[in-house]
Amino acid sequence: MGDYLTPTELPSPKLKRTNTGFTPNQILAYDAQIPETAKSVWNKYSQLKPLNHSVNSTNYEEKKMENSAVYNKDKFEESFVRHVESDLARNMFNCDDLGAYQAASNAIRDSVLVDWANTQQQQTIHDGKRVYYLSLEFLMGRAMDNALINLDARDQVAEAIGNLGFNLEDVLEQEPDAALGNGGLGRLAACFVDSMSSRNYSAWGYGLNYQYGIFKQEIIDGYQVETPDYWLKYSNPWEVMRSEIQIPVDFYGYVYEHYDTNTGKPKKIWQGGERVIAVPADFPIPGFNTTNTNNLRLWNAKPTMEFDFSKFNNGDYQQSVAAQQRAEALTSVLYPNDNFEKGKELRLRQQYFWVAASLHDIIRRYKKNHKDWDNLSNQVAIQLNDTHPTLAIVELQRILVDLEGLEWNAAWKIVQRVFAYTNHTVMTEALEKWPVDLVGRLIPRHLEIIYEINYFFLKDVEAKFPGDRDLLSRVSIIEEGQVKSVRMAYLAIVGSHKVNGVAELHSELIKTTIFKDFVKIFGPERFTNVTNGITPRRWLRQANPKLAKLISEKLNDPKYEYLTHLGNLKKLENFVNDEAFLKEWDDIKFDNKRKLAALIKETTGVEVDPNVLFDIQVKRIHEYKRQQLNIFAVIYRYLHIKKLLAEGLSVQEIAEKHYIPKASIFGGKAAPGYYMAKIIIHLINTVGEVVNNDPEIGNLLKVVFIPDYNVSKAEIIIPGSDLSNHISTAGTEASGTSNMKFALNGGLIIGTVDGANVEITREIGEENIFLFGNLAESVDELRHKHYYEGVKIPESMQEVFNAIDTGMFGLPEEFKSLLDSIRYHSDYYLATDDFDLFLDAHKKLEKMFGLGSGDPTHLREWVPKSVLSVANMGFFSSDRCIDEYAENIWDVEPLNV
Ligand code: F58
Repeated sequence: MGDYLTPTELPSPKLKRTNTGFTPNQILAYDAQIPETAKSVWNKYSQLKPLNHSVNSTNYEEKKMENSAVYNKDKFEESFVRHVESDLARNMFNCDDLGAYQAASNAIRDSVLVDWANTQQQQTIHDGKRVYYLSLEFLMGRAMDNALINLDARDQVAEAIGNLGFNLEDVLEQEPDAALGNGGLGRLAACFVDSMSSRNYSAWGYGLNYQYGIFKQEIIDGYQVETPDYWLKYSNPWEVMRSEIQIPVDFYGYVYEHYDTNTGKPKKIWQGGERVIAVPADFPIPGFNTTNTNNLRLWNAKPTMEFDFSKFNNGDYQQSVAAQQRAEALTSVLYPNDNFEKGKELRLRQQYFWVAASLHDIIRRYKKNHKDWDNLSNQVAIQLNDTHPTLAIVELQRILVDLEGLEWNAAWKIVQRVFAYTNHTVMTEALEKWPVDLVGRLIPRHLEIIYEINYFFLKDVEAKFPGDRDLLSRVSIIEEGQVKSVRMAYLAIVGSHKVNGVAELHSELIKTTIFKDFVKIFGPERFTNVTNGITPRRWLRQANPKLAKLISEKLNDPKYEYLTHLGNLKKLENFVNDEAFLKEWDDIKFDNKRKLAALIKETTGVEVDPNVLFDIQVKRIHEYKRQQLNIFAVIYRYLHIKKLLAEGLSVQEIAEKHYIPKASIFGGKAAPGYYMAKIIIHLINTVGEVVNNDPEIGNLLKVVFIPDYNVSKAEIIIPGSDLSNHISTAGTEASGTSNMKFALNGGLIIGTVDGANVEITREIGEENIFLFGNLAESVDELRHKHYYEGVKIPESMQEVFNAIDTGMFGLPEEFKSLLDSIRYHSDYYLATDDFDLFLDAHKKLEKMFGLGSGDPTHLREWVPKSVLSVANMGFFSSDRCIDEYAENIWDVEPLNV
């Protein structure tokens, strides 16, 4: 424990208790002031750790174990019934599964909140450096099961819930997904908060509490239809609304100069025109195997209570109310684009609102105990999850210069030391740019500051590279195009001390392409790599309990410590020749495939046989991720199976000699405005319609599209895969994280040499992954060739196109623009170059799969690869990532509370 002030150093005046958090001094001062009698009553009932060091901490642990509902079956039952009766105003006769979920969550939450309060108090007393992870997306999924696992309380709670007449699995199903993210970037943030708690860092996440998460996807007549995800239909037991904290955030207005008599210098004053209040909802994030419980703070926008009386007096009551309602719209919806930026004003308003509220909160916390601004970066590290929070850089500079009166240069040095920026894409259409006009109208003072940052930056560049005018215009934060815009990534680089990519290949690519000039200017030291990871708690223990248990037995690790020491998986290699073990391993996979088959039946009506190869591609639908390549290969397979059938071969013969039985399983959402992605979804569905209803084909081929892919469905789909596709055009997928999830669950990968596939291959060995396709270094040349020499469609692909063009899968016009983008519009994503290589890779891997479970080839060739993959996935734990960020970027150490 850290050192803190002794009572003699405490401030003496009588303090009034407030609700906005304490400094270490204040906590101890209050403690000294509370009368002994009152203190003893509090201490008798409080579950929080006593402040006084002399109190025996083992007593505290014992008391906690005794009192905590999650560790004591009787207490849990008592707490559950109390929550049903007192919170829900229901009882034994009318408590359904939903009520049981709410009561159980509240009972579990009671325990989590104790750890949470203790953690926050200990972190405050320690007064060390905190990490703040700013992400516009947190794709959390469900909280209850995760809490049970992290608290190591699942079995006890399952039993208690059983005693009350419910089934834990059914109760867990009641929880809606917290789907406050689009895809990889949002889920990464969720894995990171889990790891920051589990690795005992003092860290907060900051984001927005959208009322509508990512839309729900329905498939109607083969087309994607979006419906709103109003996930807060019932109250959310996992959020603690902090209505007492109200932070004003201003927009619009104007800037004027004022002569400051104190300093004798002019000072800029921003007079905002519209005010919105930020109110936080807090989500406790329990760590695994530790009491460390960090906070995820998501802001809600609320109207101010200051009514505009001028309007009121003018009889414009309706308009005043409308203006107030406008405030709440701010945090209402998550923008549903993945790897694409659309410059909407509301989006920029969301960004500034979130950034301003978060910085206000961070600075308030800092100022409670510190005066010296130079020390800020010793107390605060802020990580920018992509460029969405880049305005935080400008806001901090504004706070330091305009509000705290620091000199520009001194302030700027502090800012740079505080911030670091993670880039998640090299694709230009996803790089944020905001029109200068819009920024100037919305946050006029910030635009001035951006110009000033740019001025000093370009001055330095000019000094370093005199006369290089091209360089100046290339790196300018302001783009002088048709629409003058702010280049957010450049602002983020200039205002940060570190910039990182998310896999080695990606981190190299950003240095040689989009940020090349900045490497020249700031030197390579500013750029680094932190390869992504995933939390094994959710993606192994929670999603695949049987496999997790088998591993714990084999590693002789009954407490599942390998989940925080994922390198221990390596010991599984010792069993790779143990036939009984391989059989057990494969049986678990089969069981998971049965579960997945049930999900498929329930959501699509299609029956798939769990004996066939489950070949899966689930992720956002995007041309660069190339679901089109996959579905073309499926069509090719179908055409060839049909040919063989026409030649008189039986299904059995085809299965044994040509095409093993398989189910091609797809899932993923298309951004509502992404036309091409929607065509791809439609094609997959029409192909499924034809293939699945073909009476001749039997088990040889099934094609399904699972609607509404989300975290909870991923938890069923991923453990049930034999093979998964990560087949982006080389150089386009920054990392990918589902590749890691599949491999950790014993599924093999077919993939291009892209993103984290490269490092997965290095870790698990190239004989255990099926790589194919052109390399990133050839991409430019191939594109150039397509452009100048035309696209050469391979024969195999031509067969597929002919089938589509003749209407085999519905009206050809519906798919025309997809095919044309390849044959006439230069095939930007290189489908033609990789198609035959993809088919070949399939041929090779299918030989090893054999005829699935029970087949000797399968057990001999496929299953050992599955075991070896898992055994070597230790590197991809998000715990490792967080340790790397902590050491190389944030300069923080774990704090054992
Ligand atoms: C993803 N980016 C990358 N962006 O595509 C993926 O390779 C990587 O593994 C993952 O980040 C985590 O690093 C991504 O998901 C978005 O969804 C943004 C959402 C907001 C608009 C811009 C794209």
